[in-house]
Amino acid sequence: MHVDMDAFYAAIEQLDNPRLKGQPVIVGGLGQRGVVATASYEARRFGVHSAMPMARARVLCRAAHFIRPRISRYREVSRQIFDIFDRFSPLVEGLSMDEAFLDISACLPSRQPRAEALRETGRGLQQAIYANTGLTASVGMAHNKLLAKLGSDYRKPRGRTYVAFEKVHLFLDPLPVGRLWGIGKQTLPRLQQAGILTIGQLRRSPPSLLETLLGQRWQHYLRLANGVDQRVVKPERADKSISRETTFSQDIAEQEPLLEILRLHAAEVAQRAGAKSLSGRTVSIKLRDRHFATISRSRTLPHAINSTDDIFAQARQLFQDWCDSSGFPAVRLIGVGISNLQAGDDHQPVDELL
Ligand code: DCP
Ligand code: MG
Repeated sequence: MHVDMDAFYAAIEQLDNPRLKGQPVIVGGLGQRGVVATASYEARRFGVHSAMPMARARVLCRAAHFIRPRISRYREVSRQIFDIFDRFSPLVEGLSMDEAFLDISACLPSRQPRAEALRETGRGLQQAIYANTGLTASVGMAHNKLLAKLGSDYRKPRGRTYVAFEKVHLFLDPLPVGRLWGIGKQTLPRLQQAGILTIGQLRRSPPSLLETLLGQRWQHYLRLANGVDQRVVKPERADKSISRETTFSQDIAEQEPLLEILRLHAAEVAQRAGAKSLSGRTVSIKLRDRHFATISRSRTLPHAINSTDDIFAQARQLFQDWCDSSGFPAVRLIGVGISNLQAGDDHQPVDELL
């Protein structure tokens, strides 16, 4: 099962301030160079979406309520929903503050047919989240991660989609080919030019064409297009690092919004680490420039850390060092992570963000 909260930050703002219910709400940096973190579904109707410059969002949806992120509040809610996930399965892999994979194969009531048991478990999880937090989530259920993740997105918000074995092609074939993991800004235009717009068209393309368009990894994409994905749900503790990154639809050539995103990502990494009582001695940042060159910078500390401020302070320093040495080319992707993980919090006070 893949669970993803609906319009997470914006939904929390609407929850905490009932006057905002049913209204367009846009959460993000409010400064000159601010970026949209998320928008309520009411605001999305105007074309507003995550990672869009706030200035553009203001033009598209003038009547919206614009709100600065309250990360510590979102972390509190995130802890609540992860506590609920833990009640449904011991195998929970958190992907971000509002999103996780749950391996529920061993947790289904055996007296029911499998499909029925899955649907009931999905509904039960949505109800538990709503009852405990007042927020809605979408869930996808299937026999692998790829299908579950696409499933949770299929009927957002408040969606619940179960992709049965025999429905895999029916489900995948009409979806845009860009929905497959790994098909990004580089490969998508090539596929589109060749007339491959949907997953079904990719699946039915001759291998020679796929090899030309996708290179060595063509068989990997063909497997995905057939709904084949062997990856298992990995509970966080087994992981070697906790990280979060964002790829932008346009290059960002200014440091301020990038630092803002770095801070949001540091907060999320801190939240996920804190929720699992993990801290890390190594902080890394990842950057990609417009030529798709990926750069990593990291530093290892004498003590493990897991607070937002500590992670952000290290990430900012790494970022500024990189800016100084590289002359700061425009950035396509930015991420932050901690590794060298160990059990235990660092007992630093957690400050309100932004
Ligand atoms: N977020 C962010 N910057 C981004 C993307 C997301 O700060 N570029 C934050 C705000 C979101 C939260 O992470 O509320 C969860 O991200 P999702 O992609 O799950 O988006 P939402 O939950 O807001 O909307 P939905 O999942 O309903 O599409
Ligand atoms: Mg979400």
